[in-house]
Amino acid sequence: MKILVADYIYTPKGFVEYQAVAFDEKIHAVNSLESLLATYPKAEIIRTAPHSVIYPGFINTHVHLEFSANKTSLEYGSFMPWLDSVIANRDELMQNCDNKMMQKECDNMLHSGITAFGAISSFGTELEVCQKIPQRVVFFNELIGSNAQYADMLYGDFLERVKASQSCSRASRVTPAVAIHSPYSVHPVILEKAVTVAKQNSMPLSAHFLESQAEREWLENGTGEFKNFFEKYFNTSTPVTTIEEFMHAFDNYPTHFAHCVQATKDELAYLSSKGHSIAHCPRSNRYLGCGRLKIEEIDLPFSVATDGLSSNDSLSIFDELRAALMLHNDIPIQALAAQLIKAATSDAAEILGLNCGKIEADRLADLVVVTLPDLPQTKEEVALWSIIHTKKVSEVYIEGEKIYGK
Ligand code: MCF
Ligand code: FE
Repeated sequence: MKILVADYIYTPKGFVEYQAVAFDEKIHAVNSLESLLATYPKAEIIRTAPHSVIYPGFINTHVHLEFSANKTSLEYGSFMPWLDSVIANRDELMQNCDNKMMQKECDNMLHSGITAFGAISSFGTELEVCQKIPQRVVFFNELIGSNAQYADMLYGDFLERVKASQSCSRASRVTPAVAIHSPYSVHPVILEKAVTVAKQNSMPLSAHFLESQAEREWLENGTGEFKNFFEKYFNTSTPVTTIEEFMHAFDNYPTHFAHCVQATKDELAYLSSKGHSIAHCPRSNRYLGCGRLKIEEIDLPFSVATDGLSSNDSLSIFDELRAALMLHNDIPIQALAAQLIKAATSDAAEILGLNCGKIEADRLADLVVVTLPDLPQTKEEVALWSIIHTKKVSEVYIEGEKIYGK
């Protein structure tokens, strides 16, 4: 048993002062050091640096590791030019992205406090790295293919990748999962089959949805920038599905939808009524010119995610949280900070079906220590100061084992 002591602990009841956490692989109790020592007299006491806060490990629910080679190759600013640049540069970006590069980005995530993430995998090339790293990975095998002619072949390839991710050992902490790329890029016949695979195997399910204005226009009217795109690359000129039809395909299975920036209030209410959730990617949305998700208006659970380096500049969760503070500039900042911390911990864990994300008894002991440069004036300010000041966390524990720190 270990007992970790800090000035503050982030618990489901908020920040508590002068307490400690007792844990082995799982969390056993949160209480004063004296009472914990009375129960666990042989426990190892770990004292954190002054002005430290213990958080549950942060969870980045949506990231594309395979695109980690992008620095300046892809065009940022507007969605369709970006997508064109993905088509033009994808092969080279994939070639330049080796295990070493993906491993480095996983380390960067770890140092920012990310102990679990959802990897959206187009080709399965990051599976080896995801098995080696200490973090928990929900491995979302992506299905893509709008052209009926190639759909069966692409679906077969998808099934092979699902199988490979299912054969990972328990020790690897990889959970196999399914990702539907998007309503514009997946044919409804294979979409339905893939949703069935997720359901039958109780796998987490995710999809990009209503990210750009161009996507909305294409799905609603079959016009706009996507028309040129499909004519140019795929020799088609009509969308394969509608917004309604796409949403209905997920009616009976809670799904994690990335972006949803262009969804209407009615669509968001519908998603909420079916138990779905949103991966909110503030920097990705800003960099691709997609707009702002109105988080103050939504009543469905959301996480905060980095997306890939294909539409971002880092995979740090704290960089993302700082960006969210700036993007949602009309929301009172203390309340926003508290909401964002919850979104990136307990809400994210619930969305991905992981037994972590909360510092309470019986949760897996995935913990991080954030050390502030000075003591906050009140505990109501701890969330904001943590987001503002943290570039790297000072300690990381996964399932009770120290992975990073002094
Ligand atoms: O989330 C961002 C923007 N929206 C859609 N797709 C991607 C994102 N980052 C990477 N992608 C990938 C996606 O997984 O780009 C490809 C897919 O494989 C786009 S379709 C050619
Ligand atoms: Fe994405």
